[in-house]
Amino acid sequence: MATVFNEEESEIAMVYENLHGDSARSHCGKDRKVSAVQPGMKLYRLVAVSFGLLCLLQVALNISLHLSLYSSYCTALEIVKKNLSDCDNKTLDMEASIETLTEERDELKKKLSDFDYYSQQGWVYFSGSFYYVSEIKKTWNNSRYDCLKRGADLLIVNTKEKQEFLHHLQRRIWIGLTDREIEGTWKWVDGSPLKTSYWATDEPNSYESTDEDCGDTKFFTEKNSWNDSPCEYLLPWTCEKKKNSSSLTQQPKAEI
Ligand code: MAN
Ligand code: CA
Repeated sequence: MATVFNEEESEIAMVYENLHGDSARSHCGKDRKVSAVQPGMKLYRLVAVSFGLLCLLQVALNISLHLSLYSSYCTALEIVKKNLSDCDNKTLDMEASIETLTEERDELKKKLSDFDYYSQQGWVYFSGSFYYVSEIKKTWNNSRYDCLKRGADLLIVNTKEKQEFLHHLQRRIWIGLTDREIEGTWKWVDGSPLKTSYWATDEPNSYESTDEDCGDTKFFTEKNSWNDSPCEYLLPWTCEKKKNSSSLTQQPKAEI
């Protein structure tokens, strides 16, 4: 029975071979070849494609990184530029401040030097001006001449403060007031007219018709202390060196 069955199977196989012949073999041979190569190719392609994608990703990352770095660089550059510009402005401001401070320092140095000089010469500083009170007596003309030699002039009492200063001296002295040019028209030594005055009671009087053309402080104990006296009297005097007056050795005028 088994033998019969094997024989039948062999026959069927032979029939099949006869029917399909070489083509069947050939077809079967091709299938075998394809099934052996295809998995490698697929892997190769997969690797190649992946590599390509990785390269593209790398390029994209590089570009993105460069763009980001460039943007940061530009921002940093702008900040540096702005800081430099601010720095330039501050430098200019500081240079201007240094110039102003240098001028102020020089001015103060000059004032200090003047202060030293005048203090050593016996001058007194009061409210921006220097004053010299003589120890000796001279005529009004010679008193003024002495002041001019010192780069100053006889005291002009044109403020309440100066009159108070004069009052504090508590001395009879010549002041820079005269009516020698026109009797009764009092003028200060700088040519300015007398406005606010501090004449004592009944002064000026050209006492008993004497020629009293020069001002002094005969009534120095009073707030209103001025008197007119003959210019040839011998009295102490006060010189005033005004602030902003640059000459320390101003020459006297020809006519006094
Ligand atoms: C003296 C002089 C005058 C002054 C009178 C005041 O005679 O000093 O100038 O006016 O005294 O009494
Ligand atoms: Ca008088």
